Amino acid sequence: MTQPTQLPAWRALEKHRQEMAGVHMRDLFAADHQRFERFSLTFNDLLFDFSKNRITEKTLSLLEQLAEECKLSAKIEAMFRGARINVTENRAVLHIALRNRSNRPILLDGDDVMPDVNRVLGMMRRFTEAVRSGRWKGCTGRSITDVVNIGIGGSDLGSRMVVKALSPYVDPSLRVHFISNVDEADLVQTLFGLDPETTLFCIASKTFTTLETMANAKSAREWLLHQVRDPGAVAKHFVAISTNSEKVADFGIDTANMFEFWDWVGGRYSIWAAIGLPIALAVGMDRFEAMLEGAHRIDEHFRTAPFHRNIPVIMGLLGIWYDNFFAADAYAILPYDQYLEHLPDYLQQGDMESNGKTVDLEGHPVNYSTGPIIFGQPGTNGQHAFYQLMHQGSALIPCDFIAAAQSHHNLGEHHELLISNFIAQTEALMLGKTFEEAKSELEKEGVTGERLQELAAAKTFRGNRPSNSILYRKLTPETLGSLIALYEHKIFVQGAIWNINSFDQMGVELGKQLAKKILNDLGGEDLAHSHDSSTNALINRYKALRI
Ligand code: G6Q
Repeated sequence: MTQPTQLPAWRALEKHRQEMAGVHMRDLFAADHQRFERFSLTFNDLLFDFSKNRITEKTLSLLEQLAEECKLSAKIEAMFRGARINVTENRAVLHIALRNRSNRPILLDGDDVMPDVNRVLGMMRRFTEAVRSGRWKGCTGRSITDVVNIGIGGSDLGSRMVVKALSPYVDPSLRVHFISNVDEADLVQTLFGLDPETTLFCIASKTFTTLETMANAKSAREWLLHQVRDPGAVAKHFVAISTNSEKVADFGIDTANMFEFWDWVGGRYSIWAAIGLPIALAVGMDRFEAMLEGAHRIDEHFRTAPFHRNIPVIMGLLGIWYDNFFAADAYAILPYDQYLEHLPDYLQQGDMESNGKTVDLEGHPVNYSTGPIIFGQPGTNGQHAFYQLMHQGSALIPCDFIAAAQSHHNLGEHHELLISNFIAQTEALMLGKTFEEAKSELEKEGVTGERLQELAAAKTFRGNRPSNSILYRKLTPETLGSLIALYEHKIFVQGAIWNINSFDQMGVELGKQLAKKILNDLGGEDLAHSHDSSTNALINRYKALRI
């Protein structure tokens, strides 16, 4: 494919960027009272307001033209049809099949994948109901009170994020914990106080070879066996979620207790598969399926809505506008919802692991920016920390504000306070404060002379800082499913425009290989000398200090 930067729409966007250089959003709003109506979309009860962006109708139409020139529709269709769009790994990308609640056949090499998807969903239902009802017994006949998921990256972040997000729906008699870090502190702290007789471990690993997960799983098995002293206990206290039945059996887990998924599910897209088992254990299978339903509705929207009414397409294109035409290389995710505490981390992986690539689909180096740095944390905490840079710093950081109109609780004014901050921040970022406004406020306080000039300059906010607002009725399982799917497809859109493979992760694979090599070097008495001088010195210094 032609490099996107060579396409007519890209060139036109470069020119248009110049036209937009002096345009301030406050003037765009003042000149057009219909701006919100023009630049907002709704999907069921979810509002996507993108009017506070540095765009005009022309910007959008050029971005849509870019999507067309990059053959976005054909690329979307190829994913849904089961084409092997993950070219480096020669795999299809079918997380959309996992939540295909319509059950229409999705063919992979001529075979419908839906019977397998439904079979595993049925197995998850039977198992989660047995555990949640207390019918599933540990090795001494007691019911399960604690579930510990052991996994990392895509086998951890999603279920961790969703279990937290759906806390109001969690059955308090079954606590769900997560261990991911190979740092023993993670395991020791999590298992402290748990009773092995009532603890169930879910070992979540697509490959079942990941160093961190395997080390944690082995230590968890030792912890169990040390206390119950019955090797048969593993069958009652360990289940596996994996694509690798051989390795699962080698570890000693009965493959009857293995929840399967497939190589066409990428790790960071796997919460919809059995990797979501801890979610289903925490909130029940009906709610897990409601989350699938919410995602499926967005899949249908993404697949069928015209670009100008397609929320993930617009989200993706706006990201391209800032990343490639304003050199905005960071992007903030700001949920005004404590239950979405882990959403920024989750989307950080989803986005940065998918689009952090510098070769295109044909293996050529790219000469344009791909993928911003994603960061964020729940509002209002961030307002008292990094928002300063977003308001007055030299970097342009577009952001998404996310909130529910209804809280799960009803504690006085808290929710109104939260939402007033959510709305106020988007307004302040957009409007800013002019020097004149700052000066007049200071004059009213009696400040004069040079001090007035200095202070007014410091209190000036240029504004014109873009944000999207996503507002929905309540954070239900269904809404959460929709929200996550919106971001997955946004990432897809950007990968499609940048002509990169959003579905491999060679950087992760490299880390996995390198750690194994260094682990060998840490083992013996000999000094390391096969690396660069810094790496050798770190290894040798560690060996000297550990005694
Ligand atoms: C996700 C990545 C990566 C992966 C972890 C765990 O897309 O591939 O985060 O999920 O490295 O891998 P396993 O599930 O194989 O243990």
